[in-house]
Amino acid sequence: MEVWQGLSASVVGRIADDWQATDAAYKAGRQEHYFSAEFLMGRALLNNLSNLGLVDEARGALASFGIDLSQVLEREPDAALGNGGLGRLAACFLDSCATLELPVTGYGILYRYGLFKQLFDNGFQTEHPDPWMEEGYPFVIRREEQQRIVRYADMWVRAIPHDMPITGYGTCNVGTLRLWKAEPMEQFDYQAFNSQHFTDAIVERERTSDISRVLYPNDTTFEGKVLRVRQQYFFCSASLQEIVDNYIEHHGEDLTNFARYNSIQLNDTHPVLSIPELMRILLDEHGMGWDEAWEVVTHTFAYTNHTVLAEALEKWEMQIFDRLFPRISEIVREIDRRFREDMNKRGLDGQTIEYMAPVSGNQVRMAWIACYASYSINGVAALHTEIIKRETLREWHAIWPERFNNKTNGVTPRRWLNQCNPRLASLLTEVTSSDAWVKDLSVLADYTDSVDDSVYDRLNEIKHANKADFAAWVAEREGVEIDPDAIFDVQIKRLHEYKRQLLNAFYILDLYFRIKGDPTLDVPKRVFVFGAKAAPGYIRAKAIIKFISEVARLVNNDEGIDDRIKVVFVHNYNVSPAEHIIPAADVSEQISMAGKEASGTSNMKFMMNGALTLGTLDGANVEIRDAVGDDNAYIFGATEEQLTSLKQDYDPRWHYENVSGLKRVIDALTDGTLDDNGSGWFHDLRQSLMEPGWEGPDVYYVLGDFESYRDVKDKMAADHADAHGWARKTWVNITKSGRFSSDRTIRDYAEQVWRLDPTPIR
Ligand code: NBG
Repeated sequence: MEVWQGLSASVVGRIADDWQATDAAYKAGRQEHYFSAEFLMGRALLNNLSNLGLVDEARGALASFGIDLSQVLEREPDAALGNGGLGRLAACFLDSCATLELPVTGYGILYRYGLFKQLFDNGFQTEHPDPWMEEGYPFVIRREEQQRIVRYADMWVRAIPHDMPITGYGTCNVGTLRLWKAEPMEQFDYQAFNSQHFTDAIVERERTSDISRVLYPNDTTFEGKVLRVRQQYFFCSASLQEIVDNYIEHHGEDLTNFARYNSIQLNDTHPVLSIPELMRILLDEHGMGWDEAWEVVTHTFAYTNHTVLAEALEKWEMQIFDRLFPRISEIVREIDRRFREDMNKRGLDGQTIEYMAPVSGNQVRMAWIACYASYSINGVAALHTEIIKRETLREWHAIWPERFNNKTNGVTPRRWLNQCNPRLASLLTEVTSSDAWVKDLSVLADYTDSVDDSVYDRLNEIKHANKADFAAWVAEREGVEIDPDAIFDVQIKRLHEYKRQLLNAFYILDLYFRIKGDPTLDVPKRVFVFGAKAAPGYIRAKAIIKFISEVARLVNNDEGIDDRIKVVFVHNYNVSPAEHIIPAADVSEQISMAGKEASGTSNMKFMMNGALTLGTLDGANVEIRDAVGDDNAYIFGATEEQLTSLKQDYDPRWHYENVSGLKRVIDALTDGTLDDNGSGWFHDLRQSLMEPGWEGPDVYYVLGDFESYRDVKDKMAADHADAHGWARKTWVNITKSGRFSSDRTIRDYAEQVWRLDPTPIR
């Protein structure tokens, strides 16, 4: 730990001058500000060493003390300030912005506790706090002197910026992620301390610190309302104050041209309070009139939608706003009044206006405010953007079609290939005679068809070596032995019904029963890997975790199976476990019900590392399939279009009774084959699939897609036996992954939404 600390501190020291120079240059020109409640950064040291070209130097220096660099790197805690894809996307974006030398700054919250740490207790998930920086964290620098004050009706708090340097690959530019921490106005109230009010003083301090204490562990849905709203306002207000102050410092008191120099990307609805807050600042602190201020605001914000799940479109009770910030309430009501007036003039009917209004009854609708005030609205994959235009945000699209655009997600090839898969990285450098691919992944496409068999052999050797490394990691971390010669089939992502981990588990159980039924069955050896956290209050997701654990227990301990199937549930899935898992994967499970996964991003990481996609035509899977062709991806299941009619008279019971093996698997939930330890959870799972609920039975079409999934997955396993054919497919995937680099995504945002030019330093 001390070695990690020392090395990390020296890296930060090395970049200090460039960091300062970058900051000064960015502040003088047009800038983009990326507002996000989540940044899932993961580890920083290797990323920085690698960006700065210092890995060999660091390795050598430590070796001279008899210390192994990779062991030091494994000591670093993950900065898990995010839940899943949305937060990790923000982290990949910052990496690309720095590498492309774009003047972009990230703004968020310095949570004291990141996403909970997950352990298993008899197959049940338990949650534990993650005090990730308690032992000292050299990659954030406290900037006490740049603090702002955030004012709520019931308290004022200091927002202290803590900056993380964002290095880019092969550039001197160093961007910034600015994370705000809430602290009490007075360091300590000694008056109170010395009087009767000791506990009052403590309580007040704690109430303040609560604001940045913990990341809400909900992916797509939200709760804990008042504190959550307080958190959101906290980082929006502090960040906007700073951006406005910086504008005045460089461009003068007249804020009319604010949007010429600043644009703000809202990462989902969590930062939407920025819209009324910027109005407040312009109106109350800078004396602008409403129309003039609204003109500025509507040229400043751009909004990204990350999901079509209705529960994620945040709505807050007006009373929360009234209590926390009456002035913001007033402004939101005025936005609502003018919106209704505006829509009336456009001739919209009363019902549509009520549906679209920023305020309805006592609810404030954050997504609607975002759509009304933003100059750009985007989805995160082509299919997702079509769905939000057609359904989720249909009414807005009808009025402002020109605001809508697609920006298919991407992932950084630095972390997700160059750093996590050094063997494959060397091969790519060798084949292309250059490491230019690290900064421009699209160059690989020139090599799709121009390599000889020796490259395929090398690919197979590399995958095998990665699998052996991973097997050792799993043996130590999870206590399960797995065979690197088996097919490694992986599903890693948040646990959610729509992602259908249950479908995968049903396949495994069915395969188990098939082998039990015919022990001579010739099936290739398989390892099924899961990693997933369930939101602590999402009981059905927790039931699915317990179910997978019980399937693992059954299968792994059955000698009759002869180790032909192994199931591993990697606990506490996070960024750094992903870096161990992905390079070792053969099969990438992307099996959400079509239309539900906005994009997915692990699908892209797997592709880059030569795993083949087993997936539905959902999210970015569609574009992956288009990039590699039908022969190099395994697609199954109902399409989004087909589901509309299929779900009309869908009867899961028909599948239960008619699809071979399905009954046996569903019955295993409740016939004593698997034990939920009296929780009743497996019974509930069965009911959710078989009994009509308020949304109908089997909302996510698990039974409906089962047969098609099993067929394609069986075929895929059989195909793996042809080592050469398989390697050829993986090579196509790797070399066609250029359009899934976040560099491509960020270039598109910079050109089409942000209108931003690179600002190279020196
Ligand atoms: C998630 C989607 C993913 C998508 C990421 C990043 C939320 C609200 N949405 O499909 O579920 O890849 O965002 O865009 O977390």
